[in-house]
This record gives sequence, C-alpha cells and structure tokens, in this order.
Amino acid sequence: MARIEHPKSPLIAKLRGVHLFHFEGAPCAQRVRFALAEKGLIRGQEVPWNADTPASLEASRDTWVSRHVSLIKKHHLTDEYAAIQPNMVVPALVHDGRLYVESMEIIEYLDETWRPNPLMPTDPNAAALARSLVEEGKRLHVSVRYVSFRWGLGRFGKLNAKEEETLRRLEPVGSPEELAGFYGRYDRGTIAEETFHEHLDALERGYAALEELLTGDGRPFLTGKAFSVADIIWAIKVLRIHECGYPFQRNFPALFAWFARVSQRRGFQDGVMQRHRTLNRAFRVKSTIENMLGVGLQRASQRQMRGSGSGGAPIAAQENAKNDQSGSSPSMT
Ligand SMILES: N[C@@H](CCC(=O)N[C@@H](CS)C(=O)NCC(=O)O)C(=O)O
Repeated sequence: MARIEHPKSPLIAKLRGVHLFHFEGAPCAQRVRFALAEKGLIRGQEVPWNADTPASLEASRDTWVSRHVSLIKKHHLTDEYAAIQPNMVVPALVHDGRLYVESMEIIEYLDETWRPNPLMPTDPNAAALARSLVEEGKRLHVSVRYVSFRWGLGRFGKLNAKEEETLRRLEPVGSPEELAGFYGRYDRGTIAEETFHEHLDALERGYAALEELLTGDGRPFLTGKAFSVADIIWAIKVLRIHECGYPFQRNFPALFAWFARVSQRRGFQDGVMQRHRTLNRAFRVKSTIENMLGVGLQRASQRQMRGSGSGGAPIAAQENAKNDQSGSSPSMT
C-alpha cells in the first residue's frame, strides 16, 4: 500500500474523513474519482487544495472533500504541494490523517475500506485477470501521457524555464514519475514523432488485446459479467485517447461498444465527467477538426497500423467501418 508514513506537510494530520487532491482532467485522478463514485462516496465540499481553515478540514460522512490542484496553474510544482505528494503528481488521498499516493493503490485501499460494491472480482480467475489488466494499464500510463501531450496539449503542455527549474529542484532523485525526464523530451514545442509512435504502438497493442478478450465470449465487462477495477483503469485509458481523436470505433469496435457501456454508468458520469465536460468538448472539437483536415491522430494511427502491423482490427475492417469522429462520443452527453 503506497502510504506515505511521515508526510512533510502539517496539513495532512489535520484532515478528517476523505480528502482528494486531484485535477479534473488528469486521467490518474479521474480513475480515483470513478472508484469513489462506484463505492458510493459523494463529492462534497470544494476547497482550495491547501485550505487549512477549520471548516475545510472535515469531510462529512460518505462524502469526500475536493482539493483541486490545478496542473494548468502548476500548483503541483510548488514546495507546498511537494510536501504533500513528494513525486509532485495528482492524485493524493488522505483518510483520517493518513496519506496515500498512487492511483491504483488508492483504489485498492478504497475497495478494502468501503466494502459495498466490490471492485475486485471474487472469482479467483477473474481476480487474476483483473490484476493482470491493472498491471498492463499501469505500464501503459506513460504512453497515454506521451500520446495525449502530443495530440491534446501540444506546445501548451510544455513547461517554461522557471517551472523546469522548480521541477529539477524539487523532484526527488529516482522519482517513479520522472517528470523532469518527460518534460525534457519536448522537442521544438512538442513530443518527437518517433517517441509518439513508439507509445501509440504500445497502446494499440493493449487495445487489441482487449478487443480480443471482449469478442471472444461477448462478455459485457473486461473480467466477465461484473464491472471491476479493470474496467475503471481501461475506461480512462480509452477516454483520453478518444478525446485526442483516436478512431476507436473503426479500429476496435468491441472495445468502443464496451466503452459506451462503461461510460454510461452513474459512477463514470458523476465521478469522471461531472466537471470535465467543457474540457472534454474542447478536446473533441479540436481533434475532430484536426481529423477533418487530415492532420489528426486518425491519420497517424492509420499509418502506424499499416506500417508496423502492431495489432488491432484488420485493415479491411478499418476501411469499411465508419469514422467515429462523425458520431458523438457515448460518454459525453
Ligand atoms: N503513478 C501515478 C501517476 C500520477 C501521474 O502521472 N499524474 C499526472 C496526471 S495523470 C500528473 O500529476 N502529472 C503532472 C504533470 O504532468 O506535470 C499514479 O498512478 O497516481
């Protein structure tokens, strides 16, 4: 369990109930919010991320306090936030003064602490599959980052010199997130073509494996008949790349249908989309225009799949299927 034993920030010990340090559009935070909603914990009061007033310290029963850390305003690249989350990323969760980091371990903690609506299957085979899908999802986290920074954020994602300096000063040596290393790979204001293709390829292999799993026996969810933690991690992995304009419906139709099913869940709508709709629409408009102009992720993925034979739906199916940019996304309404 990724619990931080002696957090530097004096704020942590004062917090009662559940508090989440998060950013609306961050995939790692979205999956924790998805899990909180599935577990029946409701988003309660919104307070500044570093609020220390008596009223802000207490979460009422069955709710969590939202402490929004803006990755746009770079709240995470401050001494104050580094004293909360040493790796300077979101999310971080505090429960009764104890601090937890690492999104998937936070979800595991929530699942063990709040028993209703279990997220880990009880059947041993399904549980083993869930664990392996979660591991694969975690491994691909960095690939989502590279692809979405290239297609979603572009030069807006780049740090300025002062922010880079702060990051170099504060990021611990050997941090698993390697943020400084990641931002150092911005080449002329974007992510280099070769790096991007390497990561898109890895993601497509992951999606292809899920496509096969779903088409094999027509199961509604990744581990079988019941929704599980594997659906949480992968739904968020599809959401962000879909927002970037990736043609899921064309390349992975069963996965796209599964995503439609998962994204209709109350937990997804409340936990992930509630305050993310505007950003989601902005991403979608941008990527639809890019795809219409033939310079979007759709084109890059076509070249990728033809070039490397990296898996996914057969090329003929891709050509016949309709372009999913023309339809509205299932999750966004
Ligand atoms: N392994 C961590 C990864 C956390 C992470 O990478 N968070 C991203 C948002 S999804 C972040 O805060 N990035 C800060 C940045 O890119 O500057 C987890 O799963 O919680």
